[in-house]
Amino acid sequence: MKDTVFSGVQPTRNLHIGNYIGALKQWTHIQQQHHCYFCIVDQHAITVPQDPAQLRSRILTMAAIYLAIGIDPKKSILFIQSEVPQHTELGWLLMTIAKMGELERMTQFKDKSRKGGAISAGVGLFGYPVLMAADILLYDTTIVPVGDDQLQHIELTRVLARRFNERFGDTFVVPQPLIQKIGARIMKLQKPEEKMSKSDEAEMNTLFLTDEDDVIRKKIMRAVTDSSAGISYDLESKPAVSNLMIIYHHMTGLNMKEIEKKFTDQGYGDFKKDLAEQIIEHMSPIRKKIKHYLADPAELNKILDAGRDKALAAAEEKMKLVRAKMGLGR
Ligand code: ATP
Ligand code: LTN
Repeated sequence: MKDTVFSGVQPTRNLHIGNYIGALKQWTHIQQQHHCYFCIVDQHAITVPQDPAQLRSRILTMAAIYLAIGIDPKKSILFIQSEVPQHTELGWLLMTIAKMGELERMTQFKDKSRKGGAISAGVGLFGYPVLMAADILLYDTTIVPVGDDQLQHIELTRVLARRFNERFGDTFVVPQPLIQKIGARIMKLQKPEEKMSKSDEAEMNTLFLTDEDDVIRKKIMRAVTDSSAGISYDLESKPAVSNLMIIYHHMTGLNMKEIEKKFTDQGYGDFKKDLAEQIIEHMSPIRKKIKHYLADPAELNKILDAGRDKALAAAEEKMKLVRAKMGLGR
């Protein structure tokens, strides 16, 4: 049976190799067999301050990235969240059944509000996971492919779906997360104990999809390694090199044993040199395609228009049912 898949990325800053490996790379495989929605979640992006002109330009760049990594608009529905207002409508309705305590426990909220100071954290940042639940539940999604930092949000989505169904009768499908076995959490190049993140201030921690070849070489060659020598995979005792090996695995398809074998008796320098070249080989065609799509905004707009229309139709059908179940309107 075909699954319905929904996933999204916020158009905040550039995408990095963690987003690519943890989330987007899976999408291109899934779309071959399933019914997929890939969304640019711009309303999630505004839960932290955004420059409006920059946000608009990042939305289009994100659409170009989705296409460049291989999302096929003939197979998948690619659209912008704010162009389907049913997302915020359902977000509000779910807000009335979500509990303060549930949202207070979300680690992403705790991290992000800590960074900006708890007092300045917006209510939107607090309610963010409820909007995410709405994104997912609107389309009867069965599978949500994401990196492991999103697991807690998907668990909340499942709780809200069940609670709604119990209170108002069967309405929502309870979705499952889909997490990669290797690569669900790519770590910072300079601090392998922390998750690679778009909002990191330190450039050398993060490998962006748009980084040019020489920048890739520089960042990889300067990536920290572990105190013990040798290329072997052990997340506990060798977190730095294991993180680089995970990236190597995703660039080449070689498994950990094969990578260890290839680099027996070689040092970190040799391994990193080769890793940089593998990343360049994998990423430079994607970079070229991003530029290609951005050079033709008419084509990009056509794809986004078609995606919006399909998403709108599905979302409105679901909302008619939801409004009726809750007794809203006439
Ligand atoms: P921010 O720093 O702005 O929170 P982010 O880097 O965490 O951004 P998101 O837009 O929140 O990126 O995430 C997009 C997708 O990428 C999500 O599915 C998320 O789980 C995944 N993801 C984010 N960071 C990583 C990472 N370091 N490793 C693997 N997957 C990741
Ligand atoms: N919170 C997610 C982005 C996101 C999402 C979604 C992912 C918003 N809505 C629905 C999957 C399904 C993040 O990556 N920060």
